[in-house]
Amino acid sequence: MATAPGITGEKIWLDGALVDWDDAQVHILTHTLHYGLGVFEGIRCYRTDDGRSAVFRLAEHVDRLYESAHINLMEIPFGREELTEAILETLRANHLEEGYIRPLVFIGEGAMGLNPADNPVRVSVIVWPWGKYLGEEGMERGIRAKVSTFSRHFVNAKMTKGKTCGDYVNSILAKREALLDGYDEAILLDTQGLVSEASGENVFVVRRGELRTPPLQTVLDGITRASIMEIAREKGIPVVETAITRDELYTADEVFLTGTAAEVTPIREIDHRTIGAGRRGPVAKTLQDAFFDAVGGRDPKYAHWLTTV
Ligand code: PPE
Repeated sequence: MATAPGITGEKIWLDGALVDWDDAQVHILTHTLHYGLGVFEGIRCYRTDDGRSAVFRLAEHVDRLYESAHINLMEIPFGREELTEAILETLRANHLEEGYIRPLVFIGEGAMGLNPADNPVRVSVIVWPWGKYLGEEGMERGIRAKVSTFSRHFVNAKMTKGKTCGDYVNSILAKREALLDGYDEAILLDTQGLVSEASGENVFVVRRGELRTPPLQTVLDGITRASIMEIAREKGIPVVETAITRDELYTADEVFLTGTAAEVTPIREIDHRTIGAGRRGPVAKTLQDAFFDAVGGRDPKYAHWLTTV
């Protein structure tokens, strides 16, 4: 069967071995396909200045994958070291120097219905080239965002510390609404009306030189978020985790998003309000540059974040 147009590559790691890209197929009874219970990660690898290639914060991403599985009562039938090696092996098999890595843990066929306890837990690792998630231009000029009409799930409905497949229906609804309405990205409020996160990114606000981001309650514990907070503190920029309201976005000096796919993407406009000077602000620029130095192996302070492929 031919692969759909879009991403393609040579090999996919599936349940313990590399298989040809087009052979990585699943049965229609695959449980995750019906009910959305699966977990995944998004990881990037970058070409580094020494001509090699390195994965950014691989151990943290692998740990979060196991935590997501644990939250969802799924037991991954491979050890962390084995899966880490599988990721590196898949990168090498696809000769991918720079790109995106998608480990996916899903429930295979067996019983239908809401008790998949005896169904097999299956694991796959897919890699592909992925450029700037919100556009090359957006990285420099900033993007336009909309506060979504969809709320982020209540925290006792969406387990926010897990990257669970089905939870992304909420993100897709928000993202598509934003795009159809002519924006680039959606920012979701939680059920109390406080800023939570974007469809696939954490949100940061700069106000009078201070960097602010919502606390972890209603958001994913983003690995880029943690990295940016660490880089900012190291640069002497004060960082606080605090509740942020919608109008605080409008009056911020700067707003930007962080995520593995989105990296550090500035926002120039939200709901037709210009943010700050209406372009990438100085703090976003500083942090973006520092982030790309770290992932590209140009800052020895963060060399421990890189795993050479
Ligand atoms: N919040 C959400 C809801 C989210 O999905 C992501 C990552 C983040 C925050 C940032 O987390 P981190 O990547 O650890 O900094 N979103 C992933 C999925 C993107 C996609 O389109 O698929 C990602 O960036 O890989």
